[in-house]
Amino acid sequence: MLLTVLSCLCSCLLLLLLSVSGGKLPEAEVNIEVLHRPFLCHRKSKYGDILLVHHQGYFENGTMFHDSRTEGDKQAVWFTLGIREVIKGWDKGLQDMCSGEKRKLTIPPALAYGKEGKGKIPPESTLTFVIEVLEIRNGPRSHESFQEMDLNDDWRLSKHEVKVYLRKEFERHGYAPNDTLHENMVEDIFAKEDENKDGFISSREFTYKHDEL
Ligand SMILES: *[C@@H]1O[C@H](CO)[C@@H](O)[C@H](O)[C@H]1NC(C)=O
Ligand SMILES: *[C@@H]1O[C@H](CO)[C@@H](O)[C@H](O)[C@H]1NC(C)=O
Ligand SMILES: [Ca+2]
Ligand SMILES: [Ca+2]
Repeated sequence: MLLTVLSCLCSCLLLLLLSVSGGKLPEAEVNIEVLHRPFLCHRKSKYGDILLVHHQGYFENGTMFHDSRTEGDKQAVWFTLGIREVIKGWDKGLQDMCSGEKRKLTIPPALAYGKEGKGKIPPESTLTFVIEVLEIRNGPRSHESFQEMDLNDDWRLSKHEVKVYLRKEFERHGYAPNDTLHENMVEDIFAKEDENKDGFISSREFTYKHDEL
């Protein structure tokens, strides 16, 4: 969870930089084909959820460039939906999915690796992914997470409450708590998240949706 919070903070920062530098282009679209949808669907993926997925990636000519089941550590990967932890095409194309659902996404370069490309992805590549969602969990930005952090139930997070939360998360992941480090992290978090600078993170500031999706 802590790592997710941190990577979210990084993504938020990146998002700021992007929105400063980028002009508005015509919206590129992801083509979504549902390959399998389970009969039972208790909840659907939404912004801020954490998803566990297996995926295969293909170039336009059909050559596979990645398969999470056979490459690397062969593990399915967790990521937070909607915060640019992954390419935009995933953030857009993996909403409203059930656990067990499989989709084929065809993603134009603007929503993938763009003009530059990345690693073995050449510039201006349209990519196709076959993605299976294995599990969906509440993300760090969920209502449930907020309530867990808001110790005195006043619908806002104080620096103390955020610090207590960081300490707990550290302990849960087997790290020794470190007051200096936590205080620095709290300052960082408030600098980015306490938009109206009143010294508290309100539930609105906490669950704020980045509206470019
Ligand atoms: C398919 O496209 C990729 C990326 O452009 C390239 O690296 C690969 O060699 C191509 N494969 C074939 C069979 O043309
Ligand atoms: C605690 O964190 C601070 C700041 O990151 C670091 O300089 C210090 O070495 C850490 N102390 C311990 C005991 O790990
Ligand atoms: Ca509170
Ligand atoms: Ca505030």
